[in-house]
Amino acid sequence: MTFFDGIAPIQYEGPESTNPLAFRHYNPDEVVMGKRMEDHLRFAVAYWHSFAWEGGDPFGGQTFVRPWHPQDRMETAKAKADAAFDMFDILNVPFFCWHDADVRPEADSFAQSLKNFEEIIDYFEEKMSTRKVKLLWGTANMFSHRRWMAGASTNPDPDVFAYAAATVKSCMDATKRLGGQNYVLWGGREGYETLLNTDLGRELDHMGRFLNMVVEYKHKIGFEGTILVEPKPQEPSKHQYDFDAATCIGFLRKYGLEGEVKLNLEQGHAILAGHSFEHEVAVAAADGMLGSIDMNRNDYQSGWDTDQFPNNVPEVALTYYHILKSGGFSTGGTNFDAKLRRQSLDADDLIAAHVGGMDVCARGLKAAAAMLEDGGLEDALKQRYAGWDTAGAKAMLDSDFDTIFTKVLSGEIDPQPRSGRQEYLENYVNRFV
Ligand code: XLS
Ligand code: NI
Ligand code: NI
Repeated sequence: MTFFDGIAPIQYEGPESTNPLAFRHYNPDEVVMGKRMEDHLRFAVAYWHSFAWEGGDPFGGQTFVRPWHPQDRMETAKAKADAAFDMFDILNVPFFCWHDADVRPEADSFAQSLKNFEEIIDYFEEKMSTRKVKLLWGTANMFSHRRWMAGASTNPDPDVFAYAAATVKSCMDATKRLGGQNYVLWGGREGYETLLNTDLGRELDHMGRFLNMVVEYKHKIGFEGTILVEPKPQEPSKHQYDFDAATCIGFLRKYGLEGEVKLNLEQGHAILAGHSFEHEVAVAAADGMLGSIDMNRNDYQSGWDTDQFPNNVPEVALTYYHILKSGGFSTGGTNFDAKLRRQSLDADDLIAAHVGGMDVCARGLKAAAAMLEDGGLEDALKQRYAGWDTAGAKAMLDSDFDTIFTKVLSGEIDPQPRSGRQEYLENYVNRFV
């Protein structure tokens, strides 16, 4: 008897199907803009939300009862891996992602925790050898254990910086061993609660040096994946250093990492930063730093990182529009950094959540591709900026304030406002979503 007993592999049955455990839109082999849907979307399951999280919230603890509980021993870590790989098979997902802490029990010493971790990585390796599922990315959990309460690389205590370095080294080694396509660093507690006890400039320098060490180590071991940082404005820290895409890009440039590190953007984090997801994606793409996405949905009222499964097709469509427009994913993908609601207790709830999320993304992708192929939005942009294609406008950029001033003063230049046609464009998008 296994956790997902009785749940057959999910099949594509088309939009008319009423089977709640079938794909109605996600059809891995269907070709969209010259590429299989599976290769566009590159779905990943997040080990932490689906298998490590036990249903707690700030007011109450565990609601889920799983055969791999309690998670503090090796046999249950393996039982958890068995269930996880069963689910990868059922969903036919090409990728998964983990933190070290999701997959192995923490022990009393670093050395023993590492031994546990390596044993699980062996176990994964064996399971992966007979399956198609690959590792999209690995990462280190440097925010849950009390040692990280004041940050990892930004900790006032250099011993914690050292522990973080050793932890990331071990996670990069494991990621490389499993053929991971990226390595992610989300800031966790890299931020602060109060400036009264925080030397902000020094902490940023330490974080910059740490990330440079990550890149140096990547080259040393010949890891071919992409290093990604994941912006988030707050939670768990009151102020996080990697607030949003723009802040991270500034940080990467300051520490000379712009050619080495890209961004992993998350819908919920965009919302917390007061942005839309497509804004974050477009900002990263504009700088050539779009790496991967964490797909989820934040509650718009709660102001908290609720990590729900996506279910808003128009929102998702606009995000994929910008992804496709920038050329699509290379090493990146769509990781469901999303969790069930804590009342969703059953094995099939976990499957339904992913099936729904995958279908929403597939609809979004198809709508995005249709809009790109139709070209309506691109034409509108072209028209709106057409003035900049004229010789006069180009020459202006090579001139100076005095030259421009003379033309404006003489009346040769006299701006005539034109409609931005936002409602027309919104109506246009609604034809596709
Ligand atoms: C938390 C983050 C986390 C990262 C991986 O909010 O989204 O899940 O994706 O550490
Ligand atoms: Ni998140
Ligand atoms: Ni995330």
